[in-house]
Amino acid sequence: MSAPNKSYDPVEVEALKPEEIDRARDEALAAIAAAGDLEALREVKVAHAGDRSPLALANREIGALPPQAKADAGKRVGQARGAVNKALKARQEELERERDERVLVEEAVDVTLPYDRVPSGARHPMTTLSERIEDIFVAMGYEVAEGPEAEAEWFNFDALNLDPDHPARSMQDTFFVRGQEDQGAAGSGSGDDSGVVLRTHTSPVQIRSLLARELPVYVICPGRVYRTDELDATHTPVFTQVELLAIDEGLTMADLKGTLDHMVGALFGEGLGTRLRPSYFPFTEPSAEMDMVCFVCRGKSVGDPANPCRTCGSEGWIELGGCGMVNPRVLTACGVDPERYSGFAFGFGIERMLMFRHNVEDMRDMVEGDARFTRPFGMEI
Ligand code: FA5
Repeated sequence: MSAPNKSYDPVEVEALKPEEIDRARDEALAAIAAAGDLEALREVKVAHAGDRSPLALANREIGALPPQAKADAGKRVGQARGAVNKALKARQEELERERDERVLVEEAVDVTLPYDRVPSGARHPMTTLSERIEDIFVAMGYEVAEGPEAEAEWFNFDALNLDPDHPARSMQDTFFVRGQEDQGAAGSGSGDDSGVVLRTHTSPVQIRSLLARELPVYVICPGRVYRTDELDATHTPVFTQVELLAIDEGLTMADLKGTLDHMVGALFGEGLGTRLRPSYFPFTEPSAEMDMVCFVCRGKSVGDPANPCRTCGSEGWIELGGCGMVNPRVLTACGVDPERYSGFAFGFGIERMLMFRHNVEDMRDMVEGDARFTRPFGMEI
């Protein structure tokens, strides 16, 4: 602001000269009239009516005038600013009206047009559930590992301590892609002479992870697996498993149990326990079947025929899959010292989990690709 100006000389206060005020007002009015849309008008408003506009700056100079000149200059600046604000308001209303009319035309919906008869798709609940499971373990520091679906027999069986005469290797369960006699191609590390199968479980990713990664290893391996099962309400020849492997110094069965409890809590709600039942898998020792407390009846349906539970069949427990401490023979096959390292693994089928988690009664619904099945799970695309 200029210093007080005792003998008022308009030359000294350039911005307050009548012709300067008229010029600032006329420029503002011209810019307002020329603003073609609301965005342009916003810019005009800042330039001609904002805090740093010529008229606002002139207004600040009034204080520096001698008293006899203040009223005159104040009136002139006030009238100019009033005219600019009035023009801004009028143009704003005009442009808003134009915009509303344009939107009405551009966004008009012709309700007589035929609707899209092809239903929109939705993310498959199997995808959503798999990602949810991955997220739980990634949050705990696990990495996601993958392996091929056409897998060397050595990875799928031998390295996992499944002898050549193990029943799971028979034609009954396994899709053989190429026998040992046609060797020479795909996928084995130790098994250049190995046949190739469609992997029957995700456990071969355990072997691949142990061979490829530095210790300690904490991986989660989701993926598609194949078995020569007939498609029925509870089986499909192509299904999805999630495998978990943790190898470190000093891991025990208690770590396995704690990890399972955490997963069940994260997926089904806190306070649901798990239990381990002795079982046998060649690649874990000791091995167990893992069950969780039924998340619907929480075990209360057991021995209460008046309140049966469809989810657990009134057993109080739901079977999740297999688990155990990784067999030292598997560690040795992967070059890991079993004297120093130990660890646990578990694996389960996601289709079966989706069935009991969401009351899906028939597994065939999951594989038929009908959007009427997937849509109620949400996430339309
Ligand atoms: C295995 O495949 C072991 N690899 C799991 C494991 C991993 C044990 C690590 C120990 C350590 P199993 O054959 O039981 O285990 O299959 C695991 C799960 O796959 C079953 O619990 C079941 O949920 C699912 N499953 C098996 N066959 C089918 C099928 N035909 N259709 C859908 N799900 C199936």
